[in-house]
Amino acid sequence: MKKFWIYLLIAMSSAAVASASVRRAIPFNDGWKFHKVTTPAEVSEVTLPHCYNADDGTSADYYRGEAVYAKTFDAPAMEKGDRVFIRFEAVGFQAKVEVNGVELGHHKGGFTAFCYELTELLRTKGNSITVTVDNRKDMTIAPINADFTMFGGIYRPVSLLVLPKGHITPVDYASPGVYFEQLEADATQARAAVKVLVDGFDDKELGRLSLYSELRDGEGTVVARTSTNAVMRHNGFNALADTITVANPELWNGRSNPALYTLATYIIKGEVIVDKVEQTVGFRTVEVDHDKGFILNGKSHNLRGVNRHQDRPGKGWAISEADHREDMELIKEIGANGIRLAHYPHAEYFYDLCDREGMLVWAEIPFVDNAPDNEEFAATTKSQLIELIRQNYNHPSIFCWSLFNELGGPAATKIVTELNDIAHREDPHRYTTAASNDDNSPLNAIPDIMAYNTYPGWYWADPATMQYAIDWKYRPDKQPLGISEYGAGASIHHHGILSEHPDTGGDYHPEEWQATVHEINYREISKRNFVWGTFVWNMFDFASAGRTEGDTYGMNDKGLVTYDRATPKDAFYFYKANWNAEPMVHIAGKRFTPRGAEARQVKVYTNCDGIYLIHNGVRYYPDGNPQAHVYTWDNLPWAEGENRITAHGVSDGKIIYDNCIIIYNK
Ligand code: GCB
Repeated sequence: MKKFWIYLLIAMSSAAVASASVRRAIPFNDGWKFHKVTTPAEVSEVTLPHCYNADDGTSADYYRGEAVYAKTFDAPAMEKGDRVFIRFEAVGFQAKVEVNGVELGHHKGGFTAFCYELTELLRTKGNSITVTVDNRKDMTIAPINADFTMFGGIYRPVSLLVLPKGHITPVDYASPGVYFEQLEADATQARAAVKVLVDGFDDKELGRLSLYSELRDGEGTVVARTSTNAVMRHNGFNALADTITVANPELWNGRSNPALYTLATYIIKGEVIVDKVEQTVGFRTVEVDHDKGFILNGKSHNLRGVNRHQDRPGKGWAISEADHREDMELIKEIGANGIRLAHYPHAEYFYDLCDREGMLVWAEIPFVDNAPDNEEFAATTKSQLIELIRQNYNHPSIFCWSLFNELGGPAATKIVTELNDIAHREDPHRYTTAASNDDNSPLNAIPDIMAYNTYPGWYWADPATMQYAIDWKYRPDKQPLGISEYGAGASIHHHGILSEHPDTGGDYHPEEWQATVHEINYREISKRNFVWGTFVWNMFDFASAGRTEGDTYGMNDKGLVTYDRATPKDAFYFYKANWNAEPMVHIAGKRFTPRGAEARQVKVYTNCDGIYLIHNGVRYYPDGNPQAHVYTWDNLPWAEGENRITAHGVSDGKIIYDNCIIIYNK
């Protein structure tokens, strides 16, 4: 009877639900004063997110040091008994947080959220908060070294959380406090365990608590509801735990149909709702098989992805939601269906976008290159993994947790073994993986599924050697094989036709060679469906302060798109022709003008039919059959000076074309 009453209350009176919900998240981003410790007199007023390497992140001597953020604030409006927490979404790389002169905590790890309670320290007016941030190399924090700039700052948002005395906890490694654990999912039924971690209730109150959970589909229709009084222990907290079942669920099915549900969980004491948390969730199954590759919801699903770093020029890591969306749109434009979020946890907003867009996500911790042998390093690396998993547990897009990237060092085997156990304990339903570049490393045997970073055509051999890399060099006997990185550097200002790769550490990185590497690498990859996933290195150029090569020092230029996201390179269109369904035609090498001598080939990437070129008014059909959507013309009668070229294709009866003018000098 009581159960029925609760159902009725919630189902019938959304107003009652809203007014009873007292949890508040207050943005805490304005009015900070900032200075670097080396220049204490240079205080500026900043709004978070803020990155103190926004302008120097590509210089060899970018600022790696301490900086202080301070602000004064009044206590938020509170009711008697309310409790206040502060949640940072990420600070690069460690942060000491003090309120009214008392240290609240010191967080190590540059990419994950952390949350502290400050109730006891709060005065009604005139509180002070100081956050001392440090992005120096520190032998207790991963990564010790890596091929990217270690940007400093409070570079993701901060909020104050005002919660009632008894609440869903925000301090379980800054997780949402709600775990949605899919137990089964197919077209006829889906079932998930729901665990909601509570805090601040005494034993008597705990006995009067109930959890009401409801699941709404994309239209907002409630498709399942359940309630319970069962209390268990989870992650060291009391948790109300239930199971929710949906008949005929719509499965989250990657790009083609990323169906999502909203899980609303209410903690009810007696007959009053005391706290509520909503999470976006989805049902799907992922299997990765040594021979069959990637299987989503029981069907083979070629996982064709890109890697992404999070930095941008003039912003460093303090990027906006609009920046995230722009990245996602570019990734969608080429038709990729997965993203390796390298080499660290990315913004919560971006994982949400991946859920919504149906991108399959490889999530990883920043355990790169080096595993020093000290206990604190092991402890902080483990906490970075626990944070990654607990904070992102409910995202249907994430299918694996990656433990390391190209790792060595004295303590590597021990830590990776422990990380693998932690990931399985925290989440028995997702695979562990890692990205290795050493086929002889004993670490490779530890994760469930393996992947390799390999650069045939760039750091070694010629591009067709990808075939040997996959079949002979890397393929494990039992574990499934993925390609976590492949690619080549390119500047949009360097052009030329090469028969072998340029000096990769040199100053000349022609765009045409990058395209050739991708064409040939990918041709080999796409013949092998047993490869469970492939990830282009990289979707975007990114800052790597130590690099001196290409036309911009301090950068890694292997992006398919330039650092400012303004210019897609030719290789971008190669993938677009292969992966995306929208009709497109792209003439490669348009920027290769003027050109001369042997640079006589014209190449077109297209997914259309009936391809031909009009060259200076004359029609030419391509030489031979296309390879992986690449058409070529090797014998055009180039005119001295201007050559007008239009490439035509047909799709659904419509003509699609691209054109350019190339200056040719014999
Ligand atoms: C790798 C690393 C990555 C580098 C990349 C490169 O294997 O995992 O962090 O940026 O190679 O471009 O050299």
